Amino acid sequence: MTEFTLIPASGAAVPAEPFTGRHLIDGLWKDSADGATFDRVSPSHGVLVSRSAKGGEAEVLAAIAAARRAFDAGDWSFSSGKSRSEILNRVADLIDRDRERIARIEVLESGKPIAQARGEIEGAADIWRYAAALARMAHGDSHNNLGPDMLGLVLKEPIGVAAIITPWNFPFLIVSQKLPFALAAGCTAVVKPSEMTPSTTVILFELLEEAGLPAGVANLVLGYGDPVGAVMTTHPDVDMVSFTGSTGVGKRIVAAASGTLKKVSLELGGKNPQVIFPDADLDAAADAIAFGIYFNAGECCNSGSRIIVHEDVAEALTDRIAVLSRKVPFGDPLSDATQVGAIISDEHLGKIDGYVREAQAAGAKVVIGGGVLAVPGLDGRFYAPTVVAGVTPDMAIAREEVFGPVLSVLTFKTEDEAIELANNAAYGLSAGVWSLDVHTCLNFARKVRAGTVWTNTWMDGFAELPFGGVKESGLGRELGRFGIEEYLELKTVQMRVARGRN
Ligand code: TXE
Repeated sequence: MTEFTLIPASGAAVPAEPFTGRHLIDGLWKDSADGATFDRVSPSHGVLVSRSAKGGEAEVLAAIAAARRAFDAGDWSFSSGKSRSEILNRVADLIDRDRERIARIEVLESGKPIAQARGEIEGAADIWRYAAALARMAHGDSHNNLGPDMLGLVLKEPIGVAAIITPWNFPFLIVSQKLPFALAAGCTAVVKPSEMTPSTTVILFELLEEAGLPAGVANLVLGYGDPVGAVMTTHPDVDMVSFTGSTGVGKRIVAAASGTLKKVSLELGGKNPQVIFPDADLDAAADAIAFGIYFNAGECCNSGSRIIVHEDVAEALTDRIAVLSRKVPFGDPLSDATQVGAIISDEHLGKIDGYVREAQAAGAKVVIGGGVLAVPGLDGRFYAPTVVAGVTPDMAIAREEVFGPVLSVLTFKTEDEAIELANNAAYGLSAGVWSLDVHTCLNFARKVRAGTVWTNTWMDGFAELPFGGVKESGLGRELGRFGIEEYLELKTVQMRVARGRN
């Protein structure tokens, strides 16, 4: 395994004391009533990074009650878009100010490279600014063509109390794809970050307070899916759930929320295909494919984990990707040079390796990588950049979300076959096509079932563009101007006016 570009322990200092996380309920920082806590040990450095209050029913019920009171009081929900916008912009400035502090804790809790964490925090600040702009533009519609004495108003009102539940892979970015839009709409919120990566969300809430967000408008409860997440998804005072995480938990949330018919918005997994036609720029494709699979160590819903390449160019493309896999700087996430960091947990490392072993046993060929990799000087969990060729559509590695730095290579002969293979998954988050022929690209873009299609590129992202999936990848959209619509409800007002004056 020495064939990789290893970045050994950089010696960068890790904090001597763990970060302390508390709940923020109705403007007060609190420990849990029973004093319970949970710890997070760094997956890359083996040190205790954070100790957080472990929420129980008492905390989540108090947080929901606070959000409900704040919403019903109307000070926030009826405030002007301008005033909400000012606070959100202030939050963005504070995120920029504290970027380095947030990024370092994000690295230690998640194992991702510092350069990527910095990019994530910078991107999050941009989204807070974008949502701030939307706060001033969320307005309804009027109809004066209903007759001489009738006026119709379509109001866009905040939906109410939003429950926001986030995962561990992009803790700061994902809460920033939800909370600023909820706040921009005039909603109040209860937020629960993943138990693996709670601390950067705690820092975000410190910044919300500093920016002047009124008490009770956004509440934070730390802890596990059970009971915190479960109560958030069943409680009658919660009007909407916005969740990012696994498809399994997403389905459970839909069932849990059905008892009170809450609106549910879900960003779930993906098994995202890229089809490479023989006329593609193979160098550009190889670059983007390597980036798309190794970014965030493949722990990314948008990971380009499945390539479907024309058999005439399969070997040439796979060779290029193997060369890049050897070159990608891999190791200490606290080093500026690193591009692939650690895997989130031992359990997850075992799951990733299991997919590779199973594919091998079924006849696939590991071209490069395919095993746990030690990084000199670090007590962490690392998996080698891995390319598996000869994958067939029936293998689990071709259909299920591996969520690791593992690329599956499938081949095709005809365009129809390529599209059929691309659509052959329960997921439909994103997809890509590589060809110099615009007709080929457009045909693919129209026939593939996915929420996002990249043509001759992979995984660009913009606050302006909506993001979300079809099929088992989710419900609803985040970002773009649609991002705020998720948190708005329409109310129709019909007014009989000017009676007898015409
Ligand atoms: O996700 P979970 P996990 C996929 C990826 C990964 C797998 C498991 O394949 O290997 O999911 O990751 C909270 N009611 N993705 O276990 O369990 C939980 O506390 C309410 C894809 O981390 O879905 C956490 O805050 N909430 C994904 C959040 O749900 C519950 C990103 C996500 O946890 C709950 C992450 C319940 N019953 C993982 N149970 C993506 N789309 O990018 C748990 N939670």
